Amino acid sequence: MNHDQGVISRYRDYLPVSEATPVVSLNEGSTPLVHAPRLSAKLGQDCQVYVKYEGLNPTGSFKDRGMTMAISKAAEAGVKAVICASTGNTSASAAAYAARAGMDCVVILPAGKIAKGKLAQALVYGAKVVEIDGNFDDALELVREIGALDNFEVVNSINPFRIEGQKSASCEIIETLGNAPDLHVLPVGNAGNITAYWKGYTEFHAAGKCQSLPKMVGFQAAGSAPLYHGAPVTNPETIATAIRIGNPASWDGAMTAINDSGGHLDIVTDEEILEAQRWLASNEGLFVEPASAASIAGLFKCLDKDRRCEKCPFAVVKPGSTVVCTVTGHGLKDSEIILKAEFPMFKAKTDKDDVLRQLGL
Ligand code: AN7
Repeated sequence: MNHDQGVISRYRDYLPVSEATPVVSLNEGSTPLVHAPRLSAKLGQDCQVYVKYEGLNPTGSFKDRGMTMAISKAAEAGVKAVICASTGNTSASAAAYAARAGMDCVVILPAGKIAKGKLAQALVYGAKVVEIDGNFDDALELVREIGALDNFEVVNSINPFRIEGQKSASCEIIETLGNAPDLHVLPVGNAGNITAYWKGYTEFHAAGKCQSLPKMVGFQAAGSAPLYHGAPVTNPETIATAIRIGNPASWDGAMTAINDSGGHLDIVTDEEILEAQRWLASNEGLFVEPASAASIAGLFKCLDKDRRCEKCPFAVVKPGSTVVCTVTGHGLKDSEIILKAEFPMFKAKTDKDDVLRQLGL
């Protein structure tokens, strides 16, 4: 029996692997492309919106797609230890796949800016966690320096194998829909994912697996929007800590994806992100972390004539269009942000009548 149904075994023909590559996999990928009836209704004109629910990967984010490649190629090269900087999800994924491969893993994190669930993951998978008094961009700079020393393989998305693995998501979408969507909306932080999706779409298109290509529509958090402003941001801020990044490593890849696809890049505020997060959970039953909700907040902005920008591709969306929104990470990783918001709750005695009374029934 073949135990491995992960990204490498399913897309081997499209990935730089060989018989000599020891596959390190947790059966990542194959995430559901969930049809979203209420989002579709908002779009109208028979358009259909699907949500690629990447929170259902083994460590709860899309990072596992790239990490299976990065760690497998590291294992092939005989690497004993890996290192990464992270806003949380990369470190969780690197720690898990390194554990699986029997490698040491060092993660460098901005202190106090990592969602608790992600920190817990890095710790329990056995990574050596280093917190620094700087942000993600500072951490990545350190990793570039330490990675050059050759005791460590860097598994951030500056490692090209990460992008290779991550492109599998667009291949899955094409297989499910029978073609590429017309529009693809996703959050942008370090910009590896938008780069990878576009690579996947163009390669699958060249291989004859889809007839068209989507317009790529990226959203950054308003306080961390270097691509939008066209210059690095020194002190990025956003409640969506996963995308609190001021100087994205895959800057050029993101701009190529947006420009070549006829797409667009815009920003959403923290308030819009939190509102979209709650909307998606309470209307479609999908709980995603704040960074992931940036794609839903972005879609809402695109649908609002007063707020969307002039070049927004949704301004000319054709009837019957297909839209995919990638939601990148699971909501449970950052439950604190929900609990801090103090949703109303009821308190009652252990008594039927009191429960009903408190509920006003
Ligand atoms: C949930 O973990 O950069 O634009 O160090 O965790 O490919 O960077 C995370 C990024 C979106 C942005 N959504 O993707 C890290 C890290 C979630 C994320 C992004 C991240 P990229």
